[in-house]
Amino acid sequence: MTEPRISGKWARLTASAYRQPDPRMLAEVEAGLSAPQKELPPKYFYDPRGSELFEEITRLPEYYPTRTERALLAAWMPRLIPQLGTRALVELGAGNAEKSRIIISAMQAAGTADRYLPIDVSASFLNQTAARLRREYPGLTVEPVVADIAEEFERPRGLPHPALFAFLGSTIGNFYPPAAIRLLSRVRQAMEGDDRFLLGVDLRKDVSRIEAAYNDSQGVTAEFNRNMLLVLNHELGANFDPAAFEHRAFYENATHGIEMHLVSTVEQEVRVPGIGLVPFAQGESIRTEISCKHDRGSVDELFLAAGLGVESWRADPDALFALVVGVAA
Ligand code: SAH
Ligand code: AVI
Repeated sequence: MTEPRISGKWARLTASAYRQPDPRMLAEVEAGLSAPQKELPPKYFYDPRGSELFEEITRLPEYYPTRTERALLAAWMPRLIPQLGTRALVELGAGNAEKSRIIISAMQAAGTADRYLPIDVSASFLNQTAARLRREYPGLTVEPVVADIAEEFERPRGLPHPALFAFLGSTIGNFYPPAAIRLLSRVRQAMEGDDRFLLGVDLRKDVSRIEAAYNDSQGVTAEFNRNMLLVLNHELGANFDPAAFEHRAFYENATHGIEMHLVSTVEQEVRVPGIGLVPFAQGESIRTEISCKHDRGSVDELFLAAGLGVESWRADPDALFALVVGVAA
């Protein structure tokens, strides 16, 4: 059978008719869409388009975390990395590795830039990132790993000592606390000797500042949010109409975090092959992401539960964002 030639957005909506859905994705989506509060895992934002949209978000005037973390890294890494003697960087949820370059350049300046292992679910984006880094740092061995960091994490074989395990961008905030603790515990298990853990966390602050970062005036975050429906259409052959869902993001005081939702603007049924018809009342939402904000106490608690201790903590002068160095407790 010849496949019809369809291009642009429609190709993304219909191409799924020709591929087998991933059984794990199907099971997660089925469980999430049959819960009383519908919910989908935020990892499904990140197809190639979702990864590009996140890159755009990082450049928005309202989205302060990326530029604040970058400034913290630029001020601290050139001193910290030679002190630690870091030979390998293992990065969870690396994305475009834009800020990772600050760490790698500090390793290079110290003459210890041996290996970089970026881990991410967004396969093609990760491979592009790796190819770019190989060109930029010819002496560095770059070994991208496509994996779900919530599911598995082991010390990569033959990793030189000391290694730095980094989890930047406050992506830890996208995991519910029990899942965040499981993830940090696995990192702790993978650490040996003088290894360190570097975590970036978005801090608790004025709610209006946080809400503005997730409700940008250009609508990029809204498009990023709706992109998850296109991922479901593409991967599972679902027939979500993204235009029938509204972006909503608000701060939840009880959990100290943003919740992002897609709200159905009409009563509708969506067909998801392998699951069936999913009903939506008008105004009913799918929670697509939480983004928990932290303070010193909440990071101490997470670390303690994961067998880690805070060795050092640096926040910017406005206390927007913090970098935390962890050691095995
Ligand atoms: N670290 C980068 C990117 C943050 S965006 C920065 O600070 O700018 C979050 C990244 O984590 C994306 O690249 C996304 O693809 C990846 N990601 C999200 N959930 C993941 C999961 N469960 N497993 C692996 N990677 C994940
Ligand atoms: C990747 N993660 C830390 C981002 C965040 O801020 O929680 C994802 C994001 N969602 C909306 N804007 C950005």
